[in-house]
Amino acid sequence: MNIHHVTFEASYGTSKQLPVSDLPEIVFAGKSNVGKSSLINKFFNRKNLARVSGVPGKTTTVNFFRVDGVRFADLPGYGYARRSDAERRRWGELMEGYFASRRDIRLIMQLLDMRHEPTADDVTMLRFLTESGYPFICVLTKCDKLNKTERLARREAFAGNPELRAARGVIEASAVNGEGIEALKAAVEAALGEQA
Ligand SMILES: Nc1nc2c(ncn2[C@@H]2O[C@H](COP(=O)(O)OP(=O)(O)OP(=O)(O)O)[C@@H](O)[C@H]2O)c(=O)[nH]1
Ligand SMILES: [Mg+2]
Repeated sequence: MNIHHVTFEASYGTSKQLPVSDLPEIVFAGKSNVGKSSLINKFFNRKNLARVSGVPGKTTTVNFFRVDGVRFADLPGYGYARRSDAERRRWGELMEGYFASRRDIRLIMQLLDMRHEPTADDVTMLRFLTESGYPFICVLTKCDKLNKTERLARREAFAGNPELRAARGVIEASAVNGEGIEALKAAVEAALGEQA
């Protein structure tokens, strides 16, 4: 997989539009504003591949990116309180439809803000991933915002959190300074190398 070959593929706002997925898929999931789109840009070393915003709720559709026969999915974030009921329903329908459709999901990057304890929505997501048996790793984002002492404390808190026990790994990452990106690439390559 050559990351320079990445192209935007398509956006989907409702699950009915989602095409049957025939390609191996790598998924970025997590609450709104945790840094999914930013991390995708850093991963591919592109500034504006995925749209980023300081305002939570930026990504409202499932966005696919294609690179050498692999599909990357940027999911709309959960847990954004100021969404309307109609928007929330659409989000729920879209996510349910996404995970219920036949897909070749090889790895889910479950992003968690390293500065904070997982939210109730994060825990719901972690349990969903654990119970459904999807291979996932936890990516602790925005690690650049922590000093050494804070970082050590947060690392220990995550290490002791039983909700993360099914994760294949925990990677501290920053979309600002690129920390963790090489580890993410290695995790993706390893997941793609396994038999489906
Ligand atoms: N310091 C720092 N800021 C970050 C990092 N990653 C993202 N941000 C900032 O966090 C905000 C949200 O980033 P996005 O990438 O849009 O977050 P998202 O998870 O895609 O959010 P939704 O699309 O709403 O689900 C932006 O202001 C980013 O610049 C990081 O690693 N470090
Ligand atoms: Mg986004």
